[in-house]
Amino acid sequence: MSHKEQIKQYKGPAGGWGALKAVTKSWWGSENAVKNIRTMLKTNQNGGFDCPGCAWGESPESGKVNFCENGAKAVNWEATNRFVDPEFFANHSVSSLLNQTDYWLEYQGRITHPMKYDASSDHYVPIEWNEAFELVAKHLKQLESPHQAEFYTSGRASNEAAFLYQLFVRAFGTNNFPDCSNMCHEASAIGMKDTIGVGKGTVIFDDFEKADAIFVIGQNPGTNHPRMLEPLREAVKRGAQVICLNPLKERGLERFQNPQVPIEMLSNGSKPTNTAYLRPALGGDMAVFRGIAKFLLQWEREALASNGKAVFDREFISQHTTGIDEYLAEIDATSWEHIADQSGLELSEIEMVASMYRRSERVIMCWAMGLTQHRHSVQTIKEVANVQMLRGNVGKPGAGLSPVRGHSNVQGDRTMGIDEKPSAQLLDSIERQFNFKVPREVGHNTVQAIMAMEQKQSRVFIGLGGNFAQATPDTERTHQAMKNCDLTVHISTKLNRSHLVTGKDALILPCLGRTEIDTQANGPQGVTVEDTFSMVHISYGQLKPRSEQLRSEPAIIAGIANATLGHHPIDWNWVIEDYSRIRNLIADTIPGFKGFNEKLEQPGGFHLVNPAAERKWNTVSGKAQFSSSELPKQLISEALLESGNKPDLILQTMRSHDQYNTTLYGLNDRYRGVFGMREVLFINEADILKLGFKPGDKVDMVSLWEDGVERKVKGFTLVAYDIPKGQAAAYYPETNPLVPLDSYGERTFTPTSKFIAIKLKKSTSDAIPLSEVE
Ligand SMILES: Nc1nc2c(c(=O)[nH]1)N[C@H]1C(S)=C(S)[C@@H](COP(=O)(O)OP(=O)(O)OC[C@H]3O[C@@H](n4cnc5c(=O)[nH]c(N)nc54)[C@H](O)[C@@H]3O)O[C@H]1N2
Ligand SMILES: Nc1nc2c(c(=O)[nH]1)N[C@H]1C(S)=C(S)[C@@H](COP(=O)(O)OP(=O)(O)OC[C@H]3O[C@@H](n4cnc5c(=O)[nH]c(N)nc54)[C@H](O)[C@@H]3O)O[C@H]1N2
Ligand SMILES: [Mo]
Repeated sequence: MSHKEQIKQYKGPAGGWGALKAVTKSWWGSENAVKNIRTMLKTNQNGGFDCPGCAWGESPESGKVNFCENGAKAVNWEATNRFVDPEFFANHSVSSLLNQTDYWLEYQGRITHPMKYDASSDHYVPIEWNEAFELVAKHLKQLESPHQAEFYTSGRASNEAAFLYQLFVRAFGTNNFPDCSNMCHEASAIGMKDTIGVGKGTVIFDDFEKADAIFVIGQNPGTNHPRMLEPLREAVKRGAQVICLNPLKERGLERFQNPQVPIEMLSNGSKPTNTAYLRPALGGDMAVFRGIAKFLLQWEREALASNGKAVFDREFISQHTTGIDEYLAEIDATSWEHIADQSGLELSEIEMVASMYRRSERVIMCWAMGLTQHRHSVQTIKEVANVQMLRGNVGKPGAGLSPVRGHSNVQGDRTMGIDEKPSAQLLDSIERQFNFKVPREVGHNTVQAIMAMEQKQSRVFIGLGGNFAQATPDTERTHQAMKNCDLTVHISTKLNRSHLVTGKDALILPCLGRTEIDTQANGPQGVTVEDTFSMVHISYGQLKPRSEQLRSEPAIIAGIANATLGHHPIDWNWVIEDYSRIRNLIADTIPGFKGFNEKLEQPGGFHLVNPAAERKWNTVSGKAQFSSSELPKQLISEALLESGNKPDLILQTMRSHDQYNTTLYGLNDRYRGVFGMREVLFINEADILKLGFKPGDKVDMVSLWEDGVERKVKGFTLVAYDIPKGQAAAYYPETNPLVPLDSYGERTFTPTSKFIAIKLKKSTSDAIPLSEVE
C-alpha cells in the first residue's frame, strides 16, 4: 500500500455517501468481508453486539440497526485475518520493530500467542499461559509493598473484566489504578460531582428529541461520535437550535447528512437560522460561559426592574441550589474586558449565544476533550453547570449535562471501581462483601504512575488494554519510566509500541476482542458495558476467535489473580466458568446493579439511576451547588510568562478521521482534506507568513515549559487552515512528546493536550518517510 501525500479541501457532507464509500472500501479491502458484514448487521442491535467504537448510546426503543463508518472501521480492524504469531516475533527483534511506525505495528494483525521478552536475544518468544501467570505472580510477590505496582485500564474493558480486575488489585493491596479516564473525562467527573453530586451525564438518548437547544462544545462528533450526527440533524430539522463552540471549522460537524436527505449545514449565515458555530480561543470556554452568565444576569436585572418575564429559573434556584449570591457576585466581579480577551470571541457573539440559550426552555450541553484537557477544566465544566442551573436546565426532560464519553466502556469501568480515589462507600461495600481489609490509601493516577516508575518506586506495570506508552504525555520520559520496571505486562489484541518499551521482563498476553465468541466452561459468554447515557447492556461476540490460544480478559485476570493470591478472596476459576457469577458479585457490591442478570433480559438493557436527573443532589449540602471560581488571570502558565520566552502558537492535539486514539486505520483525514500523511500542522495562513514560512514548508516544533527541557518533534508540514490566529492543531499521538508530564489540569492530573505553548523552527530533518505497509 503506498500513500500519496495530498491536501485538498473537503466539499462533501459528513456521515453521508462519502462515509459509506469509505466503509465499503475498507470492507472489500478486508479478507473477512462477508463475516464482517454479518457482524456489522448485529452491531448495536438488541441482544447482539456492542460496537467497540465509542460510548454513544442508542434509544432502547428504536431497535434499529445503527452503525457508522468508524464503528465499521473498529470492527474490521479487530476482525482482520492478519496475524502476529511466534514466527513474526522470531523474524523481528524488538529493536527492529521500534523503527516501525505505530500504523505499521498495528497493521500487522492480531497477536495469537502469549509472548515473553527475552532480553538476551532481543526477541519475544512464546510462553505457556500458566508460566506467564506464574511470572507475574513472582514479580508481584517480590515487591516490598503492593503500592509498587501500577494497574492500568483502557476503557474498552467490559464491566465483568473491570470488576474482577479491581477486586484482584484491591485484594493484592493497592488502589493504584491509572486509567485512560485520567487523560479524558476526569474533569467532567470532578466538576459535576462538586456541582450536581454525580460525575456522570444527566441526559438519556430521548432527551435529544425533546431539547430546544443543543450545545456541542469542544467536540468533533463527525469523526469521534458519528452516530450523534443523527440526533443533531433531527434537532435542526424540527427547528431546535444547535450551537457549536469549536476553534476549528470542523467540516464533519458543519455539514452532515445521511444518504436520504440533502446537505444541511451549521452556519451563522442565512440558512438555517437556528444554528451557530463560534470559534473561541483554546481554553477560552470558561470565559465564554462566564460571558453568557453575565448577559443572563443583566437581562434578569432588567426583567426585575421592569416586572418583565424572569430570565432565571427562580424556583429551581431557590428550591434546589446553594451558592447563588456568591456566584452572582463573582459574575459582577468579572469584567467584560477579561471575558472578551480570554474567550477570543466578540462580546456580540457571546450575546448572540446567550440569547439563543435564553430563548430555549430545554437545553442540553454536550462536551468532550476540547473542554477537559486544559489546566482549568474543572472550573470550566462547573461554569457550564452554573449556566445550566441558572435556567433550571438540569433534571428535566430535554435538558441536562452531557459529557460525551470516549471509549465504549470507560464509564462502566469507573462504575465497577476502576478508580484510584474510590469512595468510602465502594470500599466498605467490597470489604463487607468479600471479607478482607481493603486498602484505603489513595492510589496513583496516570501521571503519578509515570512519576512513580520514573523514580523506580513502582516496579511492575500491568495494562488491561490500551497503549500506555503512546497515549500518555512526554513520550521520551514516559518510555524511560516504563523501561525502569522489573516487569511490564500488556493484555492486548494487537501489537503496539507499549509492547516494545519493555521492562527487564515483559509479557504480551493476547485476548479476545469484543467481536469474538467467548466460550467458557458453561458455554458462550456475553459481557456488559455502560454507555454515555448510563444504559447497561450485554454484548455477545459473533466471530470465531482468531486463534485458539486467545483467552478472554476475565480469564486472563483470573489466571493472574489465582497465581498471585490463590483462592483469596474468591475462587477465580469458578467465577469465570460463567460470567453471570461475576455479575452476581457485581449485583451484591455495586449500587444500582441488584438483579443484574435478570435486568439484562430487558431489550436494550437497563438504565442506571442518576439522582441528579431526578433533582436529588448527592452533595454535602444536599443541594446543587453554584460554584464561583475566578476566571484564570491568563491561560499561559505564569512561570512561562515570567521567563519572557514567548510562544509562537498555542497547539491543540486531536484525532484524525482515520484513527482510534493511538490506533491508526489509515493516513487520511478526509473532512480536513489531508491525505496520505499525519505529520501536519494546521495553522492560520497569516501566521505562516508572519513566522516567515510558506504553506507546505516543513517545520520542527519545540514546546515551551517551565523546566527548560527541550521537547521537540520534527518534520511537520504546514497546512494553511481556517483556524483562529495564534492557534495550531496537530494529531495525537505524534505530538505527545511535546506535552510536559507536569503540565496537567488542576485537580484532574489530565495532561493539557489542548493547550501547548510551542515555537516553530525550520525543519532540521527531511520529513520521515512514510513507512510502506507490507
Ligand atoms: N473514530 C474515533 N472515535 C473516537 C475516538 C477516536 O480516536 N476515533 N476516540 C474516543 C475517545 S477515547 C474520546 S475521549 C472521544 C474524543 O472525542 P473529541 O473530544 O471529539 O476528540 P478530539 O479529536 O480530541 O477533538 C477535540 C475537539 O475539540 C476542539 N477543541 C480543542 N480545544 C478546544 C478548546 O479549548 N475549546 C473548544 N471549544 N474546542 C476545542 C477541537 O478543535 C476538536 O474539534 O472520541 C471517542 N471516539
Ligand atoms: N496528546 C493527546 N494525548 C491523548 C489524548 C489527546 O487528545 N491528545 N487523548 C487521551 C484520551 S481521551 C484517551 S481515552 C487515551 C487513550 O488511551 P488508551 O486507551 O491507552 O489507548 P488506545 O489507543 O485506545 O489503545 C489501543 C490499544 O488497545 C488494545 N485493544 C484494542 N481492543 C482491545 C480489547 O478489546 N481488549 C484489550 N485488552 N485490548 C484492546 C490494542 O492492543 C490497541 O493497540 O489517550 C489520551 N491521550
Ligand atoms: Mo478518551
